[in-house]
Amino acid sequence: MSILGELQYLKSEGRKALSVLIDPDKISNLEDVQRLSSLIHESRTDYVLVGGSLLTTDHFNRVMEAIRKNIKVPIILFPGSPSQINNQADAILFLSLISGRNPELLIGQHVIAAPQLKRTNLEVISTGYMLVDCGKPTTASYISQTFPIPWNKPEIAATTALAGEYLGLKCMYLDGGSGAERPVDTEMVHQVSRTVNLPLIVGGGIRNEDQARAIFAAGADMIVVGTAFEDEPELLFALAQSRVQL
Ligand code: 1GP
Repeated sequence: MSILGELQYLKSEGRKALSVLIDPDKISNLEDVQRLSSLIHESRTDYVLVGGSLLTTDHFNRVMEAIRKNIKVPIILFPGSPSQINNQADAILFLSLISGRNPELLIGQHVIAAPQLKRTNLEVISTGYMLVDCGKPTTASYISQTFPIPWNKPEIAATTALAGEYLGLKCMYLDGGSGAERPVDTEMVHQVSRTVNLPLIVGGGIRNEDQARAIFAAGADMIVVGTAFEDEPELLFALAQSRVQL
């Protein structure tokens, strides 16, 4: 089954998925990947996302090789630019930044990426990406040169998602940006989830099991945890519990 098919199936069954985000810049030693992979497998984490809004190191390809070698769960690229296309992954979130009005991130970079993707075996998952203001500017909002959706305006997120669904996007990602001060508001998750019939991914600022459980209960089908996993990898075991204690 395709990864999008898996996400659609999970949604239809009311089941929840936990993903970790690996930022290649944060991997200083390739042996770290082996250690993290054990935690990912033992905690029964469902997916691994790889990417970053801004990469400052040059070892992306080596990190991808290490991830492919060590990690057995599906690997999904979450790219900040077409330079993060890599055939070692299983799929790529083909992100259109629909919360913003930067044409490069709505279609421009996609034109550059498309012929590269055609030469890979990656499953391309057309994804509406919405940045939400979760307390402070993030690398994602700064680099994208876009205004995030205000935290307390769930109706903007819901109508943006609906427009994305009508445009044919297959998946939605509500993101506070990496290292956000707080997660996306559960009311926003709820309104987006009841407005569109698409798998809903939520990330940014999720740091504990209670937050994860609240976001799942509000309607997220998958959560993504990056910074908290970097700070305390063992947290994955508690976060994995949030999938089943609704
Ligand atoms: C960022 O949603 C991801 O795009 C993860 O965010 O690093 O805050 O967990 P955190």
